[in-house]
Amino acid sequence: MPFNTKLTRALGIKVPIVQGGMQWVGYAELASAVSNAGGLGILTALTQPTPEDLRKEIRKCKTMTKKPFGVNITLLPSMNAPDYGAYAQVAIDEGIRIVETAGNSPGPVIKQLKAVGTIILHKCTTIRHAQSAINLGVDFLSIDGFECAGHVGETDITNFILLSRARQSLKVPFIASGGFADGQGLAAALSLGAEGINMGTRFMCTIEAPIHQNIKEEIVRAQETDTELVLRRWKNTSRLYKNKVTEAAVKIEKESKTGKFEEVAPYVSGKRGREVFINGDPDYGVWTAGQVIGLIHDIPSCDELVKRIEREAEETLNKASALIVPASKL
Ligand code: FMN
Repeated sequence: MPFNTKLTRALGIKVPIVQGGMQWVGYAELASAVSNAGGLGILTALTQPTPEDLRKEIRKCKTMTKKPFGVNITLLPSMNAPDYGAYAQVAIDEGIRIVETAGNSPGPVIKQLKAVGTIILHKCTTIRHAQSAINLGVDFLSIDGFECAGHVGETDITNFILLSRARQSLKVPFIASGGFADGQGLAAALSLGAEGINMGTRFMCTIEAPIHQNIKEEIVRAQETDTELVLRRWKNTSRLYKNKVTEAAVKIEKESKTGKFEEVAPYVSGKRGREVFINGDPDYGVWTAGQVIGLIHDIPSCDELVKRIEREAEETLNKASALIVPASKL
C-alpha cells in the first residue's frame, strides 16, 4: 500500500524518501533514477562549475524523468563564495519547484526562492538552527543527526534524540536524515514523527550513482566504524570515509602548534575528493560517507532499493502493530 505523508503529498512523490544533495555524486543520472523509482532525486548545484552548467544538467535530468526532482544549494564558508543567487535563479527559471538548502546564512537564497513559491527543505543539525530556518519560511526541515555523512555540526546529537526533539518542538514538518538505509529505518523515522527520510551514503552505492565501481565495492566492504571526523578544530566538522588521507589530516589537526587551516587544507581538498570518484582509488583524497556505511551490503538499482525500503517499512510497521493485542487474547 502506498505511503501518504505530508512529504509525499507536498512533493508529489510516491515513497517518502529523498536523495540528499551530494557533491560530485548528485548528477542527472542519479537524481532521475531516484525520482523514477518514486522518491525525490536531487541535483547538487555546486557540482556544476557555473549556473549555466546547472541549467544544462536540469535540462538533461528533465529528459531522463517526468517525475519531480529538486536542486540542492549548499552555502559553505568560503573565501570566494560562489554566486548562490545565480544558481537559485537558474533553478527558478527552469521551473524547479523543490530546493534543498544547507549551510550558513541561507536567508537571502531562501527569500529569493520563496518569493516564487518554491518548496524548501532545509537541512540542519540542531533544533536552534531549525527554528531560525522556520522563521525564514522553510516548508520542511531535514534533521541531520550526528551519524550523517558530511557536515555533522558541533553538538554531536544523534537522531534518536534529535528527531524526538524536532517532534516535540518544531511547528513545521520534518524528515529524518543520517543513518538511513533500509525500511526498518524508515519505519523508525515515521514512528518518531518524521514525514520521511533523506539518504546520502546509501544512494552512492547504487547502480546509477555516477561514481567508480571500486568506491561502491569499498562501501560494501566498510563497517560502521570506518568514518572519521575531520576539521573539528576549525568548527567545521565533517564526517568522511576513514582512509590514509583523513588519518594524516587528523594527525596534523591534533599536533599543529599554529592551528592554521592552511596546514590541513591540502589534505581535505575537494579536487582530490572528486578524483576519488573518477579514478576509484579510495585513498587518493577525502570523500564523504556516513556511519550507515556499515549497513550497506549490496549495489542495487535505485528502483530495487526504493521498492525494497518501501516493502520493508510496510512489513515492519505491520509487525509492530501486531504486537498490540486485545487483553482478552493474552
Ligand atoms: N549535503 C549537502 O547539503 N551538500 C553537499 O554538497 C553534500 N555532499 C555530500 C556528498 C556525499 C558523497 C555524501 C555521502 C553526502 C553529502 N551530503 C551533502 C549530505 C547528504 O545530502 C545527506 O544529508 C547525508 O548523506 C545523510 O546521511 P547518510 O549518508 O547517513 O544518509
